[in-house]
Amino acid sequence: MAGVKLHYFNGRGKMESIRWLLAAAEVEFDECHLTTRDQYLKMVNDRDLMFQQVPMVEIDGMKLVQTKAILNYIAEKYKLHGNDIKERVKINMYVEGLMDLMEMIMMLPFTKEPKLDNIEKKAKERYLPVFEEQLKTGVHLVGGRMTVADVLLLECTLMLEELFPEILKNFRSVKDFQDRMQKEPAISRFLQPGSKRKPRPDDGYVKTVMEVFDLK
Ligand code: GSN
Repeated sequence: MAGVKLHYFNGRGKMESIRWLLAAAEVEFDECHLTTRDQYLKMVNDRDLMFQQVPMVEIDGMKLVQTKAILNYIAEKYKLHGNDIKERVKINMYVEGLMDLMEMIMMLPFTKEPKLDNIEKKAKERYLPVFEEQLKTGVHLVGGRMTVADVLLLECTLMLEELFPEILKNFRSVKDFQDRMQKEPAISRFLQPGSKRKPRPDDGYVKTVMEVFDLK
């Protein structure tokens, strides 16, 4: 049995970037899927969730919460972070930007009037140009080797293409980066059917989240 255990819904949400990073680091993990409110309340009562929120990851004898803290821990432990504080702050800036964009996509199934145009415009005008510029001169975003920023950029571009298949047409360097990253053995395995990568959210996923958190 793997030593790492993820506690979350059987869906992407905030846990998916953590799954991506563990897969890139070639770390095996188990998952405990949250399906009922009772299960969630038990975790709260047992004080397993510091702020009564998931994602929660059991690793190295700790119960970690807060997605960014978890990503940072995994990135540092498995050498997917920067070599010095200047590299690390740059990686953190990329990661924060990517998470802002992915959060907008993540919220779509829970939004009554989704503003897809706004997401596409922001992706094309605010986010993708930054990565295109950087990748014109390098194989990776920071430090000449794969980091958490690269992993999340790949995750994010694949999410964007699910919604806007042509979105990378004018971002050639990002597209080339995406192709290269998908050929990395660990990532290629994660992209195969049957891996722990989750599909796009469906009505069942939304219903479970609403029930577990008692949302109307
Ligand atoms: O990034 C983080 O992990 C935290 N800053 C937020 C975590 C969070 O919002 N978790 C949600 C479920 S995942 N979806 O958005 C959660 O546990 N909500 C329950 C609640 O009562 O806040």
